[in-house]
Amino acid sequence: MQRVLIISNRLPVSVEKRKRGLRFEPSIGGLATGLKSFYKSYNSIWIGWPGINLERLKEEEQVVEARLLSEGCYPVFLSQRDIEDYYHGFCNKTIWPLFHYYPLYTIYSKDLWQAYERVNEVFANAVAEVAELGDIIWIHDYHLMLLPRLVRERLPGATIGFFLHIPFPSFEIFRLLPWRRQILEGLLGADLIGFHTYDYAQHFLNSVHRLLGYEDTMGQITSIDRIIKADVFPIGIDYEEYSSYARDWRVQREISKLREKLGDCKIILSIDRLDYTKGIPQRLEAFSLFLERNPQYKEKLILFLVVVPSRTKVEAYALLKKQIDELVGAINGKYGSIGFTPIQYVYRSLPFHSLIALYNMADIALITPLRDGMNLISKEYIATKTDGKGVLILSETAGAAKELGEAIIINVNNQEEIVQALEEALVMPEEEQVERNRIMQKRLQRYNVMRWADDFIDRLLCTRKLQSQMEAKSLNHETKMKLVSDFQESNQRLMLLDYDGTLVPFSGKPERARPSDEIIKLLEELTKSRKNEVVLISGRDKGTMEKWFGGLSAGLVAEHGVWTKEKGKEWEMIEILSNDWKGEVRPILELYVDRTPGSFVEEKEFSLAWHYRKVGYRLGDMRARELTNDLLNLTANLNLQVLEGSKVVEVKNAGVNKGRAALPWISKKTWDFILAVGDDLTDEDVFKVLPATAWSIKVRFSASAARFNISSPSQVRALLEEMLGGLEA
Ligand code: GDG
Repeated sequence: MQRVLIISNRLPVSVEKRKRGLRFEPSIGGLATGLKSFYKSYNSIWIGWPGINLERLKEEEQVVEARLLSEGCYPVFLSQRDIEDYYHGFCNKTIWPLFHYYPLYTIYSKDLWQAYERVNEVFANAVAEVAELGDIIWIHDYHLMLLPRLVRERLPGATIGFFLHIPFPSFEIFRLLPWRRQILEGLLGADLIGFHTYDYAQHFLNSVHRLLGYEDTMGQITSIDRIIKADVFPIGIDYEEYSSYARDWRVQREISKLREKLGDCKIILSIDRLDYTKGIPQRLEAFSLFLERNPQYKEKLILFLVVVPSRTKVEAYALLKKQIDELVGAINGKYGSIGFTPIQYVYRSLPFHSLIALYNMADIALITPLRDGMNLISKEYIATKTDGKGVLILSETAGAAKELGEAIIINVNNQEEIVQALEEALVMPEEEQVERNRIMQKRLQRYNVMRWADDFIDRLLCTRKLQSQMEAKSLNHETKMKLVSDFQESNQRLMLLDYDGTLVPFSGKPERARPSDEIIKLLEELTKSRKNEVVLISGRDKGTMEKWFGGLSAGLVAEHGVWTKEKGKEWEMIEILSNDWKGEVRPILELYVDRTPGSFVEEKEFSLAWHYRKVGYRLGDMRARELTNDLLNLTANLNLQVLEGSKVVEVKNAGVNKGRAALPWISKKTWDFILAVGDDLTDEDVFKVLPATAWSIKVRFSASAARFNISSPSQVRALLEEMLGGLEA
């Protein structure tokens, strides 16, 4: 079995120093709880911080290390300053608030950012020390978003997965971060990046496109030289553990004790870590309004409020604590009486059996985060309902709401809705409760935390497989050498080269991609030898082709094969074509220009093209699809062809394509070397008509009829230069 290295900020074990010595306690929080069972069943090592600063440990560092190592944990020790600036700082004052849509709480400080960079480096060194060939490296959460890239730099061939446990915000929020590019580049060091929900994954892909320019196809991103996948894996819980533990005698004893204390009141349960994202004050206010509206529940209903201390060093958390204390005091003052307190408030972490007892006995779980990546409490509550009774009220902004649709789903900012949800829950017939919960239970039982982890690892390995298939097609050093020597040893050479996206990268406006002196010089060099026949095959109009390349001793093809020109001869049309259709098609394209800011129509002699390179990400693709559909309907009887190129939809006469234009050159002589290079769908027609022995290269990594892939236009130019260099040698 492959070894899995789990890397997260915190280890599942926290070390504390007490008067009587060191204490090793399980860490609290969603990530630690979620991964614990997975970690035990795989052959894993967990790398992370044990929750204590280096200065406090002093000479005990080695004792702690030995104990943790014996439990499969490899500690990363951090200094007090790093904990302040990285953990309490950049992680919890910058990323956490921003990613949970609290830009006003977000602090942008260069010092904190540098600490984040520094600690991610420390983690990277730890990973490099522990990792062995063949390990699966699985990095977790927002504390370590630079780590995938840092590990990739140290271990280029490693299998690296990353999972984000919190939301990935929409681009409009993410773009506020001064270090947004570094964060994305850091994440793209991974092979697979996982999110809880489809929305988070889409937000991430959108940011990658807008900030780094990489597009995706069904979550698959092609960066400069690799394929990276972003996908959705909603984290589950250890369902069996929660549901079976609910029957344990310790839990049953706790339930009896609590029942005795609380009488036969109905119980609403609220449990969260202390965090402003969890919506605790909003919940309390809604509860207060409920009591005001429903006096019949006086002394018959208790809100059991558990707040687990966390991040109290961050000012926003201390303020929140104060606000909760005051609200609880006010509500208890207003609706309580001697011997009855409507809110039972516990500000501490509960032992596991008390937690399960509360889940099990609560009539209602009121879980109303303002934002939550997933929210495991809601899932755990459902799992412990062995008799199926109980009502979950859950806010729509928790990732869990996507899976727990049978709960009462509310908008946390709509107090009325929460009050109504409580009213509905309190009178919901038991059969309905059972019916709803059984559906959710089945789902949670199926997609439990083990399935989640297995699924992630499985997808990670699939992505690696896909990468190696792509790599097999990538023009590596050896193949390149073979190509250069084939070229050198041949006497009749044909080179069919596309221009945009192949020799030069795309620019926003087509006329801006004019060839530089360097490119012209390169093409001159290529065309100098009598052994070489160079043909530039482009979709551009013939005027531009003539203006830019007319001076070269090269063949030219314009408008995807409508016009061809042999070197030293005149332009010729491939067949007599008509233009009559333009009057019908132009208004449709113009309508799309009006509806799609940033797009424009280019008119060529025998074709019309709608360009959308500058249009917003999804909008452009969506409109292109709509337009293609409209055009396909219209052109069905017109002997026209609709072509989808790179960010362009083009209409032209049917039967004309680059492949057809290339054929006369291919059959002109018995070539002993043929090379074709292109980057988009229109170049596929050329690849398809080549003899099997020809060298065909597709720029960028995606499916193609070409035999090889190369990553970018600059790589194409380097290859051509190498071929020329080889000639001189
Ligand atoms: C992050 C994301 C995402 C809570 N109180 C006690 C206690 N807990 C345990 C619960 C649960 C965990 O802590 C809390 O998990 P959540 O998911 O609700 O929240 P976060 O800690 O914010 O976790 C979150 C999660 O990562 C996983 O991806 O769902 O959205 O923010 O397991 O049982 N455990 C004990 N006593 C307590 O008082 N023993």
